[in-house]
Amino acid sequence: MSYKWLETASFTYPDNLAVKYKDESLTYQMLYMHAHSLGTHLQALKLKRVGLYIDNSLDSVKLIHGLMMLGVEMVMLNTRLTPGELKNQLEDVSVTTVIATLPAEIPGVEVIQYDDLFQLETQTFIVNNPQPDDILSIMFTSGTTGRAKAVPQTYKNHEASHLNCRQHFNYDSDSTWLMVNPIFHISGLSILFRTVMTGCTLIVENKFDEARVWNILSRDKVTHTSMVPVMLKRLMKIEGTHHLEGLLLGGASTTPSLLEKAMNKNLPVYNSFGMTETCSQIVQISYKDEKILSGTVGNIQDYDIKVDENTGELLIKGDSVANGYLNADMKKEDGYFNTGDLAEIDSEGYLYILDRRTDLIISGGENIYPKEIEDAVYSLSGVDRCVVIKKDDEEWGSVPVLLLEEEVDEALLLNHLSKHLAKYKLPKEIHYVDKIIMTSTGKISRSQNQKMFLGR
Ligand code: S0N
Ligand code: MG
Ligand code: MG
Ligand code: MG
Repeated sequence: MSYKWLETASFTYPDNLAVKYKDESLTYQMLYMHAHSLGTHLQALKLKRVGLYIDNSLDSVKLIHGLMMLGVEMVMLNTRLTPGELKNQLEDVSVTTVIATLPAEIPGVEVIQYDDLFQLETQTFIVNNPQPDDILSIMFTSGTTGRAKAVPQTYKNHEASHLNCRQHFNYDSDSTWLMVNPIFHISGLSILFRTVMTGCTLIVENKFDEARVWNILSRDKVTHTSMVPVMLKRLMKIEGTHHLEGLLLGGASTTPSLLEKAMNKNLPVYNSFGMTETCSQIVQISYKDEKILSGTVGNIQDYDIKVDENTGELLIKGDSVANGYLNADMKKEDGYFNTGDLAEIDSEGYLYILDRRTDLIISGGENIYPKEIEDAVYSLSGVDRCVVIKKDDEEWGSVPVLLLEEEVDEALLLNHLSKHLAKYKLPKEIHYVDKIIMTSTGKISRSQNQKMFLGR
């Protein structure tokens, strides 16, 4: 089995539409030629691993394929992060070169704009023949320590993820996937790989605008797409027609009422559970399954999943699970990845996620660790004690709320935080409490403060 997916697709389905972005589109044969020609320039950079600061665009798709032809590992950067956050991530994986399709300035890093690649001298090269355990992409997932953990995703991981996904979503060479989730998240990037491994069409869209998305779904006869709940919620606000066979919902917990609303509009929704560490969804539940409104994220039948009897934590094993973090230890039990999430499996094998880790806030599909915010607050002099808690939010699912004991100049604080933290991580509310609760060992307890402040 070859991992030269684009080469295989360009031989097997040369005239199939490979990718479409705005008014531009390429067949598999053309995409291969573009990626190869880009490779002749990229070769000059002699890269082993590179950072990508890219948007959902045709250039980004060509770039990823060009880099795969050279066997370069790609570090996918979240373009919402601040220069300082990006610098830390790149340092952690020893990357000093970034290729960008967007304007970018990252301290201590050479940023090369995509359009400038074509000025590099060309050299011929032999297309790389990837091995299963070669790293294809590296993504960061926020860590409990405040520093993000680097997840290496191999060719085998991506292939296994696709094979599992296809079994449930039945896409084939005449299917059309829409990628509107960011390409730097596995929710987005996995779609690029699913389509090239299938020889079907990838539609790329850069911004979630519900009217535009409805228009694309209808005009391009999209059969499959992925969304986080906040996107689906926005989509539900207006009417539209579609040809969808599967809409994969993931990245955050969703409500039965949103699923019901979508089903009432004849949207074939699948709720799911997956992580960056598992290279996208591992279980899913179909709109056709009568249990879909019960809160389950799917049946574990096809996957090696269990719950630790003592801790209640979700354990996962399988070919799509990353071997370990690049810059941190991955908690494993008998070869199972310990997700840290509390879960339950019922007698019929349906999985329920009870609570994501207490220290994880998922806002609109973006992960936020309270500690990152607290650290940034403490870096402003004059704050001795603070705690960040998780509050349910109608729009974003959950949001961070900052509790302080002493009055601060809020404008100054927010201005300070915005220099250190991506916008989506900024506390949505700031409140003053008489006393921040400490444990008997003198630590600040997030869960106790949350319970005290929010009553849950
Ligand atoms: C929802 C999105 C598109 C919102 O972004 P957008 O449109 O830029 O926001 P605006 O409405 O224009 O801005 C409003 C203000 O809100 C701020 N903001 C933006 N995003 C957030 C956020 N997430 N939380 C809080 N605030 C946010 C803006 O800065 C703006 O501020 P002001 O007004 O002050 O300027 C965007 O958030 C988005 O793209 N979210 C999705 C990200 C995602 O895909 N996450 C999934 C990550 N997880 C995984 O990949 C693992 C699971 C998985 O694989 C999966 C997940 C989903 C679906 C499928 C799968 C799969 O298994 O394949
Ligand atoms: Mg251009
Ligand atoms: Mg078909
Ligand atoms: Mg918007």
